[in-house]
Amino acid sequence: MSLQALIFDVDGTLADTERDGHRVAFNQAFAEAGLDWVWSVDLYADLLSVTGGKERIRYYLQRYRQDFQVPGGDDPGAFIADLHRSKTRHYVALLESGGIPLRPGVERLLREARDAGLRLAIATTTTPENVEVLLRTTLGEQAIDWFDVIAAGDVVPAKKPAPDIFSHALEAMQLPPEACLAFEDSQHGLAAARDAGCRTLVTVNDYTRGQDFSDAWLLVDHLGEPDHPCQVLQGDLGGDAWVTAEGLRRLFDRQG
Ligand code: XBP
Ligand code: MG
Repeated sequence: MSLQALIFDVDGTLADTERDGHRVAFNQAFAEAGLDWVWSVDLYADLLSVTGGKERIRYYLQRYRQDFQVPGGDDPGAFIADLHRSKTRHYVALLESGGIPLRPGVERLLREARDAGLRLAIATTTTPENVEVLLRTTLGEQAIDWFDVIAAGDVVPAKKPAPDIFSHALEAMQLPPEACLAFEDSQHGLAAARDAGCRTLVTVNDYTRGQDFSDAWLLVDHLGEPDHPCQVLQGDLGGDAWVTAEGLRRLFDRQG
């Protein structure tokens, strides 16, 4: 089936938002709540094994803070939800202050894909506000309209590695997975896209480089630019030195 749409993950794929964005915002929310919790760069590598901010805080409590008395009783749900709302506020402010650029080749590929008539979508675990602020601060106000669907956060009950968020995006676009290429940066993301039936291009980053990406359709260090070629780590980029919409279409359609 020929390529019709590109479906992008956000965190780690469009931009390196985890270490200097989400992690920092979590710490700001903890400090504001009077908690002495600090998520270091190293600790965060373990915490990333759980996707979703609220789920990540819950995991941290269970694994690292077993003696912590949750204010207001046994169920930490409301406490976590409050903390997470504060974290989202800090994250949005951080990006609005000029925080985090897109990864190499992302803006170019999005523009090329639009020009080539490919449809675009987002499938992410993060909160919708976080997607909006990243697109707005890096690509401008109108960029949100480039995407047919922005599937994000709690719109599905099971987050990645479950395939639900990709299935949700596919359904909203009324497209079969065989016509779509997913872009991911993590093993959890790859599993989600794969189990939804999509081929996946993985761009690794510092947190995910050592993970198992043997199921990836193509594995590169980043999407690359004419003056900043990418390195192909697995698969075939047809001899290209950076990922282009035209090249993807050619390679994808050749494989049927
Ligand atoms: C992203 C996540 C998110 C962000 C935080 O994973 O796991 O939890 O770290 O976002 P993926 P929220 O890139 O695989 O979608 O705090 O808004 O949940
Ligand atoms: Mg990701």
